[in-house]
Amino acid sequence: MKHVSDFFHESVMESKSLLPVFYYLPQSCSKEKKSRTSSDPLRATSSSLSSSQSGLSSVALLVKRGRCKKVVVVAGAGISTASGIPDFRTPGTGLYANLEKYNVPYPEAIFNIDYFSNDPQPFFSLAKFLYPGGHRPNYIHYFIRMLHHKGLLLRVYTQNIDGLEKLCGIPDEKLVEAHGSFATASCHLCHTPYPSEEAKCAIMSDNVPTCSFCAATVKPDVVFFGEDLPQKYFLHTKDFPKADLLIIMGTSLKIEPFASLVNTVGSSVPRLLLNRHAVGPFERVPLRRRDHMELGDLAETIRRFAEFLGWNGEIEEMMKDREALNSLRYMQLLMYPKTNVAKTNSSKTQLETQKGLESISLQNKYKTHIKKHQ
Ligand code: CNA
Repeated sequence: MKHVSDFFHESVMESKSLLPVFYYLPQSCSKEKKSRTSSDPLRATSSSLSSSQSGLSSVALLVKRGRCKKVVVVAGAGISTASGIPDFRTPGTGLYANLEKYNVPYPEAIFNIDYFSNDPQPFFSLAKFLYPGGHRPNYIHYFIRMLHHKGLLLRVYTQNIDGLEKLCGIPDEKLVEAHGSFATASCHLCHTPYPSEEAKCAIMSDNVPTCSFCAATVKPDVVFFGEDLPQKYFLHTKDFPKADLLIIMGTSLKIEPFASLVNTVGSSVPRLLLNRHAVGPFERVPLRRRDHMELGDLAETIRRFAEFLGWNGEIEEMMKDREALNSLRYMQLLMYPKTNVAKTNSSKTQLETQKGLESISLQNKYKTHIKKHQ
């Protein structure tokens, strides 16, 4: 049987670089190409590719005819902009364009593990804004949940760290938060788990949570550049070859190894890109046979898609019910704020330290493995 590090190694080897594990293309290379010169005929321009109602409706038809029962969704920050969370790269509104207040030398520093090790404050300031609780899932999240409700969702792979997929009710087993989340926290150095509510309280009140084992800074388990991806991410080795429809939404496909996942479905599998711009393999013309894209505002596109599918009313209903439930839970939390902290702050500390130690030895094993192949 393969160890997770084997899958990991293969995945890294397939992607564009050996290290770091989670890496990005520099911003200068990552600007989305809205238009191309004619000297680059293989590249798409927005106008040449601003695809078609027919793309959306023909994929809807496939779904309605029962041809897509193992749908994989690949999502990024663009699915949460309608919830009021800026993405990274949209000029003007994206986080990268608005980082002056965090006092970082370059935008990606805010998610760089070595930078964090030296100065956690910029990330903690941003974390105060991003911590779950301040934002609600939107129609797009509920559309994904509806795919599950209809029994069609194989898995959603999200790069988002806002927890909105979970909050809208997509069950854990259907969700891969590939870049981690705020739901758990641990030491950034020795990985000893730390009660997430306590980490949140500390960060929200401008304190620095520190590890009870090695005294280094604790951070939410959001994956930074230079860190390993969660084990669950490696489910992709099973899921993508099985998929019969891939829907890619709201991502610039600039962060590896995640971005390359879209190339791992079978060549006859329809891929549908829903985004403001053409990205990744959809930038090239001609598009791969069975590739479709719908460019424009995602919230509007998803509504049209839901209308083609005849799901609009059900999604609205699902949203109403879930939001009522979430409000009730929120009220309970306001009334009994200690409940969660008490649970996580129990006598589990010993066990957590043990887990932390195991995680160090696992990491060391993994590092040796990577070294051998360098
Ligand atoms: P990105 O690089 O910022 O790309 C977002 C993409 O979505 C871009 O192509 C946009 O054009 C597109 N987009 C944004 N809004 C809309 C809209 N309303 N309609 C259509 N398209 C839209 O972000 P990625 O997700 O590709 O990059 C991955 C990073 C972003 C991950 O590591 C995340 O942790 C990180 N991130 C997450 C969040 C979040 O959790 N909500 C927010 C900001 C950044």
